[in-house]
Amino acid sequence: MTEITAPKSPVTSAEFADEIREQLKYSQGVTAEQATAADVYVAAAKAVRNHLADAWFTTQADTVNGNTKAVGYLSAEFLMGKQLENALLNAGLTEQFDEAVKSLGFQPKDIVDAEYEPGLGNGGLGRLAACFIDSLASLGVPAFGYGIQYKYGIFKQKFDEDGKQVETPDYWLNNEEPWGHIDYNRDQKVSFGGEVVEEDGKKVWKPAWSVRAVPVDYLVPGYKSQRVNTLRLWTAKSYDEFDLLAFNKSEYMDAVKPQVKAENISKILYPEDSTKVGKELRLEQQYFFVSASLHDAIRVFYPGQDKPDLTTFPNKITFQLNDTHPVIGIPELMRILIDEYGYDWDTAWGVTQKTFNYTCHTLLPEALEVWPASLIGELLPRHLEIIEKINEQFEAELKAKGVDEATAKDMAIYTGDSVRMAYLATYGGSHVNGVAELHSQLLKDVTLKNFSDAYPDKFTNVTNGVTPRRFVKLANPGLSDLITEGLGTDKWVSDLEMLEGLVPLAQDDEFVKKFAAVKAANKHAFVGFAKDHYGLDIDENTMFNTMVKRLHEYKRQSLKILAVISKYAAIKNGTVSADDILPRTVFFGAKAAPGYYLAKMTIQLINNVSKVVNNDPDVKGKLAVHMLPNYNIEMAQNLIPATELDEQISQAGKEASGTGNMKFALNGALTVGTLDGANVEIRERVGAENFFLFGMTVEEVDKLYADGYNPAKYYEADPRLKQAIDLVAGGTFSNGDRNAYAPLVSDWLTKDWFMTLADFSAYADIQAEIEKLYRDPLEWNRKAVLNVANSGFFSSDRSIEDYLERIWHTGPLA
Ligand code: 26V
Repeated sequence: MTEITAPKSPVTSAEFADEIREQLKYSQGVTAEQATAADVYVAAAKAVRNHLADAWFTTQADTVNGNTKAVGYLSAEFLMGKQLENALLNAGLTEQFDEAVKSLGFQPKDIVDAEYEPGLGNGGLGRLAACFIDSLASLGVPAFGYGIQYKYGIFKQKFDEDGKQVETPDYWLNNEEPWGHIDYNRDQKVSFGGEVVEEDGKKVWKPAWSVRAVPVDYLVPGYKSQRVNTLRLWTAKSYDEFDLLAFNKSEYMDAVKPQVKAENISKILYPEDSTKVGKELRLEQQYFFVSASLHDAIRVFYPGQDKPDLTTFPNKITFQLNDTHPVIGIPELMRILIDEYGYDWDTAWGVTQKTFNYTCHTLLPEALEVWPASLIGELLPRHLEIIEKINEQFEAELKAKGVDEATAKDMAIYTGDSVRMAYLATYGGSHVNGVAELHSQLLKDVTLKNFSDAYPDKFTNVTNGVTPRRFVKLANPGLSDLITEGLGTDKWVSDLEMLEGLVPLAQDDEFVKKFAAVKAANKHAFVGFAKDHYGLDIDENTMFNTMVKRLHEYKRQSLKILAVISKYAAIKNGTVSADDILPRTVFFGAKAAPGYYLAKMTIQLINNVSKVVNNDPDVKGKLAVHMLPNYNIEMAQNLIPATELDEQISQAGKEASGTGNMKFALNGALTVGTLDGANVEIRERVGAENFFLFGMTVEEVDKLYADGYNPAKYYEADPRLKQAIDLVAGGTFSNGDRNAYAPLVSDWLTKDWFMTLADFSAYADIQAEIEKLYRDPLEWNRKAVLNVANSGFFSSDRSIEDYLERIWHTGPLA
């Protein structure tokens, strides 16, 4: 491949319209006249998919035959977002599509909107996987994303009359889903349970039951790379479709039982993303997709070979473990090599260690998976034996390295009771990385300190990134055009550090004003979106201030809502004069894990603050608060480009990286944030003077914990904070009910593990600085332009380049 262009799509819009008509007629069974927007969406999706097919086949052939090692990205989540616009962009068919659907009597936007967003992820970790496979394809690196096609994705969120979160199932496959191609002929058998016996001196696993893993293939088109990779998501099917004997006795439920059990495995995405669940089904899911994927890779790279030379496996493909969820792959590959292919332990270990690398995405100890050994033993008895043996070998290795016994005990992979997946991943692979500089440092200094001492060379950092195709080019066409105008080229879309070329333009008032006009247009567009989707009336002549992310105590939505309440009180009390009030609209978007009590209560509080504030004539035009339901990729694509001030206010040392922060900076929002995760690097790059920093550092947080933290002291010390908490406790946001938020109030005043109260004063103080700058639109927007110009580093293309160089040691296909 020399010339970098879009995959060949030599069609005119008239021809593309014909292709859509053909799909409508022969695949949907409707005429163009009968077709609805939903029909045209499906037809257009199939038509664009056809255009990608040839590039997909060549990429597959080159992946197998080429001399470039491929990447296997093993992830329990891929939060892809809607596909049509992205596929059109990468196939070079956007204009043809626009014209074609108009000629069929539709608006392009209505067709794009007709797609149902798949929600196969919880948040940042799943979205990162989606950004990474986009970048791998765009860079021309042969890669497979491997995961699960959950029947139900992340729940849909609604609010009831009391403002409480209500979860409803996300049955995204209820409508025709044109992207996934189910391939019954490339299935894999995945087995569970049973026992291990010895036969002729060899261990033989006799499983009790098996499921059929069937792949559903999604095309992953690169931007202007002519490459199309594969996202292979497994769905579970039963082998024993039907127990006829039971059925004949008309015990219908018994007849379908085996089917239900098998198909349950890929039925639902776990909506928790930090608490350890220790649930059997989750381990089944993990083993299911990892075992199928490893066997699939062997099938792909050693086609038709009964006795492949698997010592070459790590030269064919390198597997990235996206967090601990796929770590059972380490003992599974050992088992495959030893039990299925007859390799000895040492050879198998050499291959396995070379094959895997592990990315850690958290710092919260409770999010590091630990499985009860009894559960693994029941479900995967052979794997438990292998894990025990890995642990023995590990202990011997530590001893030989001179690690003392107590430390070695702390490092145990297998404790006798449980298996620590992060430790297994660290020992069982070649590299371990954190997802931002600070996070990687903390992994070495704290979370995995003993491991970093024993194996210093394993540890590295790869700072996260986001795809500029979806999160700038598609989400923000106005800004994209302005960037292209400013740089005189659109090459920045695949080379984001070119944005630096905008730095001088930040001094050009005309350019800054054009930027401000784009932002105003995006705000206007979001007002329309919010009216259509949520029935809200939003005043676009207010500052748009946004906090969107999963709801977690450590992310501190509480801090934001307390500051909003304090502002509300100040306006009500007349502590601030009307002239001094900067009109603001505050947007929240956040899903809480269904079982996370305080998180759900925080949502309820935000909703009720919203009700009180938005209906109070005293603050009309000055302050509005909206808790937008069901935050997802679509909302992100609409809200981020319209945002002026972005909140990244986690307690220092808790947010591994954050990727929303990158999306906002790239779309010209200014950040108010703590020195946490990738905020640190964003601030370094965009310049301290273009970032609103507040709050304690990691060191200060640690010291305060060590000295003994007493939140009540902060409550007493800052009257603004006291007043805000008193309003919550006094029933202002619960129709006078003083008990409604008692658990939350009590947590703030007595525990406050993430030190919201300790950071409140600094956070409230910095608002004056923010508002002062906002009153000077030219200066505000100049800083916003500088945020865009200096955020090119946060492209996921750059993250992938770093993985290639530091971890995978591979590159694009020739
Ligand atoms: C953990 C668990 C624990 C067991 C139950 C199910 C479950 C599901 C997901 C997770 C992963 C949580 C880790 C996570 O999402 N980390 C986020 O990763 C982002 C991408 O690296 C990063 O930007 C965020 O800071 C980090 O919180």
